[in-house]
Amino acid sequence: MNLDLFSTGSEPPVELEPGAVFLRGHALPYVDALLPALESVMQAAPLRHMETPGGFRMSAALTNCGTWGWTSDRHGYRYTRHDPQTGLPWPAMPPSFLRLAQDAAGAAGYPGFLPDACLVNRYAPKARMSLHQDKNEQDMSAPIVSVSLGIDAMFLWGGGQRSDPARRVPLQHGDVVVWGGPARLRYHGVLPVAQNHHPRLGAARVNLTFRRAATTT
Ligand code: MD3
Ligand code: FE
Repeated sequence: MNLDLFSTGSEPPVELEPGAVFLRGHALPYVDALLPALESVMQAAPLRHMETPGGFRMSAALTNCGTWGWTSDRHGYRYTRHDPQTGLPWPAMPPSFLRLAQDAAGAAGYPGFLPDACLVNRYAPKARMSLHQDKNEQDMSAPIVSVSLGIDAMFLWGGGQRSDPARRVPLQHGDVVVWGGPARLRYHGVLPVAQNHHPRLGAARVNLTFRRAATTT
């Protein structure tokens, strides 16, 4: 009998609520391919702290890859084809990113996911993201795939209104969550990240959020 005590292989999907599926460690086999690709993306489109329409500086630094990139400034949130900081098109989505997103969506029951946007959020210790909905996308029928890398974080998963109570879901290096269908417009956020160190990423958490931003490209 092989107890496989140290397996990093697939764990069964866990449904958090209808439409939302937690895939523990699903990204681990991809990490060796993801990290150098992430370095290239960050070299072409450096991480930066954006400003919200309310005039606050976001504590997580961000960049994008794919056809569309999510940006924020004093005028609002939107998707653009070009990086406003460099004027260049956002870097292409690396093949390893796309494979992971499609593999995870399929494992969660969303076959045929074709993301055209990948938002990279980098959290240093103390960085956080307050409760919000993702509603800047044209195509709400597509799921969102979220990949956690680096140090742990506590994800806040709320309801259909900001005031609804939020569940806490601990997210670790390699975890993937897929949100679609009835869960697509749930309020969500990230508690301030605790000071910690990860052997591959140092004192940082990186989240890759894959989305279908446009109905057509
Ligand atoms: C649940 N980022 O960039 S992604 C964001 O960890 C964002 O950086 C978080 O929320 C992060 O907008 C979490 C996970 C996520 C994304 C979209 C969702 C969870 C979701 C939409 C509905 C419900
Ligand atoms: Fe979000």
